[in-house]
Amino acid sequence: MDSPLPAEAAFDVAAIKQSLTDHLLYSVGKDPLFATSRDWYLAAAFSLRDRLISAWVRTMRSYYDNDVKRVYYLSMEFLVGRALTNSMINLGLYDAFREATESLGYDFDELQSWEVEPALGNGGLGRLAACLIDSMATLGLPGFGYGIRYEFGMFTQHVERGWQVESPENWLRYGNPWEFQRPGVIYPVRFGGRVVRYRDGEGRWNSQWVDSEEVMAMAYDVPVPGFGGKTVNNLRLWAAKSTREFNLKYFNQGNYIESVRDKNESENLSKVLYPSDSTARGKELRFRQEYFFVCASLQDIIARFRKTHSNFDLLPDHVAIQMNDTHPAMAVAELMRVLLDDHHYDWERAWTITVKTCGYTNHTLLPEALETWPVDLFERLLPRHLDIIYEINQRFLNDVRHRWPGEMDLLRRMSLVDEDGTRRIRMAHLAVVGSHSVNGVAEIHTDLMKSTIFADFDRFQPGKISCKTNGITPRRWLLSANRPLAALITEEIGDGWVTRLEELQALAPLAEDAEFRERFAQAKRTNKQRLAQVIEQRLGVPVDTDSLFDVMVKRMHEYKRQLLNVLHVVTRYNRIRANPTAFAVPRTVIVGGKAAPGYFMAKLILKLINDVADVVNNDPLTSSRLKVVFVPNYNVSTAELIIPGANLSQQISTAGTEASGTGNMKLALNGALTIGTWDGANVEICEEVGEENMFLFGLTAQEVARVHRDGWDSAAAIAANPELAQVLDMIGSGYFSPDQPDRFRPIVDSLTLGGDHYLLSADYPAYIATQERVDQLYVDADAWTRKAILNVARMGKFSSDRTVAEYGEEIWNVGS
Ligand code: 26W
Repeated sequence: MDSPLPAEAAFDVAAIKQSLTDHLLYSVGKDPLFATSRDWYLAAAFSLRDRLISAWVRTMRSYYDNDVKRVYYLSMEFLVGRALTNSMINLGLYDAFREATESLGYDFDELQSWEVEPALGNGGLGRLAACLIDSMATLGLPGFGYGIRYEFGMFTQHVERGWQVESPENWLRYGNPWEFQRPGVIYPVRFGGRVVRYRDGEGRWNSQWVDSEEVMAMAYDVPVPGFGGKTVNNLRLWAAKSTREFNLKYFNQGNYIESVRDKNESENLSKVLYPSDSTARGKELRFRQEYFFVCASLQDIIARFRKTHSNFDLLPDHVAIQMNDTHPAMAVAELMRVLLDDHHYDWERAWTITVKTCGYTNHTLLPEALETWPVDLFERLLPRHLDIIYEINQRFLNDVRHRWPGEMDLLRRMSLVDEDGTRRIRMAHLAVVGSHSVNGVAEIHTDLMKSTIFADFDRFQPGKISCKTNGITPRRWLLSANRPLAALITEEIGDGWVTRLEELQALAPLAEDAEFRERFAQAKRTNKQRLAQVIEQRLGVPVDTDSLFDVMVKRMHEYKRQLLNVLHVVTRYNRIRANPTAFAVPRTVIVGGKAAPGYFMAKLILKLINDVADVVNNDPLTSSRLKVVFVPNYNVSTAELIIPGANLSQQISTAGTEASGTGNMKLALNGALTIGTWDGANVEICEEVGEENMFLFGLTAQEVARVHRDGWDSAAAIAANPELAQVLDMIGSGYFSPDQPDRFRPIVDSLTLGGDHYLLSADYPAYIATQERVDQLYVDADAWTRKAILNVARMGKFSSDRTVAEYGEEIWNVGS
């Protein structure tokens, strides 16, 4: 290709100023006299975008010229957060833009706050996808994200009278300056119909999928700049469009209104993100969404491959497809279908290509979150894929039978089809069988995968399952979110840590330097003040910035045990009231997180937090020493505000339930100490920072498994602990809900009568004792800060750059 590359837009302040005023006029269409700060935000976004584009085009062209192997990260969710600040930082334009906007008389921080964050994800899984694509771009890896452009992402959470109320977030209302619509990149996606078998010219049997209905997938591209600005990768999101046939049909039939309604219905496909991160049982639209984005992405991937190659046997040398959980697992069957039906490969060759190309990452062991789809849904919507899955299963079970003859129960367990009750396809089994690599997201999680849900598969194909411990991008989670600490670190050890996070270890000796400790503590104070201001503004609750900021931010889930946190709060409240003149370390307990709209218990626990807050914050005996605040609408932007201000990070899931957690990494990297269980990445954080610098407590995963096997008498455990019994009695009898005394009965019942599945009553004593140790340490400010510094210094492992490098070497076979 010899067409010229675009000229670089200038990076100096004067040019940026010019660009801002030009874009305000020519792109936003506003007279500066009447421009609002949102208009200026848009002008800034366009000006920055100009400065991304040439690197973007260069990156894509160099991939093409060098015919590099590409990595495709398929994910139903990308929780990327705001782009403006991040792009400025990654392009090295932050200071220049600040100067340019401020010299035009605009408050830079206010301007940034106008960006609506694209909330195209639920929680950990979606945010991980965002961190990984940031790191791929930073490492210069040819990584492309593929996902869905939901018109409505994650709902906005309001709290009304203590209850969660959801409202849809129309994030595209004011336009999205970060996306490029590609009306020419559009693929048909088929549903329904039937399969016909026919003999081809050489007498071989073939299958074709016919009489299906169609919806179109149209591409939207979002640039993903790496740090340093050299590589700008691409995130391609699909939106559903009705087909042209639809439009013709309605013109011809004269039934205009009806048909336009049909058109709307087909476009509903990409309308909304399912706001649950644990179940999507039987939701047909969700099933359609999964196939929709898999099918479009594969067509795109194959079209790109075929520009330079014709032999599909080479596909695995040029393409790696990584499936983010089982949501894109249909990719296995779809790639098989394309190779078999469209390109007439025989089964063995098609299968070899498919398995070599695909990789699968598991993110959860919770049984209710393991996807299965009813066979009849497949029959109705994807009949050909069902055929293919049956054949995959038959061949796979034959291999198993051959290896271990006569083990009927083993076959039943490993089958891709769950035959108990209504028959269902086990998507995780499809993903495992159809991939050359299966990975967990932390060591303990990977071990549990091997010993529980995938034990049979691990025995059948040892070595296929590996661990790629999660990581977070230091650019967003330290450099951008915590400028005071980032500046201090850079002043001491230079800025190499931004791309080589291990360099933070050079901070360790400074833990013994009193002056450094004071400056470190000062950075924390600055962040706490900023957070306190926001809490006061948004909630009207004044908080003491000298108090210990105790933070638990994550999705509301029983297994994560926000309820255990509440039990501690109420215990603390009771202790202060019982002994009002005794000294108590002042605490501000900060909680944030969304509950799935249909998750009754999670919503009730959220309400309990707010009802407890009401009582505690207004009790003159306690309010100076204990505050509880629930920060509504926890999302990436509020995370960026809360995390830098935390002293204590709560990571208290029942051991064996949290696959990894990544909030734990963000908080520790920002100098919070962790109180946590032996779960997920907490275990590895402990290996790095040292047990003496954390507060780990409670049953281990092994102990939890044993307790579950032998049975747990929660009633006895509660009876044996008068403080816990008192707390539960207060919650259950209406102390915090005088307007409806039995409101929280279901919560108490789940612990007393319901068996206490997540073992709160088992971990309560250790948790409370550990919280006492937290208080003791906080009183010794110097000792606390020493440990906080060591936490930061030893977090190098948890950069998503390391995570991506491991995927690159061990799964994708691409190097940087
Ligand atoms: C079918 C509905 C559904 C949607 C999302 C089921 C399950 C999910 C995700 C797998 C849930 C999720 O976000 N898992 C989290 O993934 C993070 C990134 O690896 C981990 O850090 C968290 O521990 C894990 O809960």
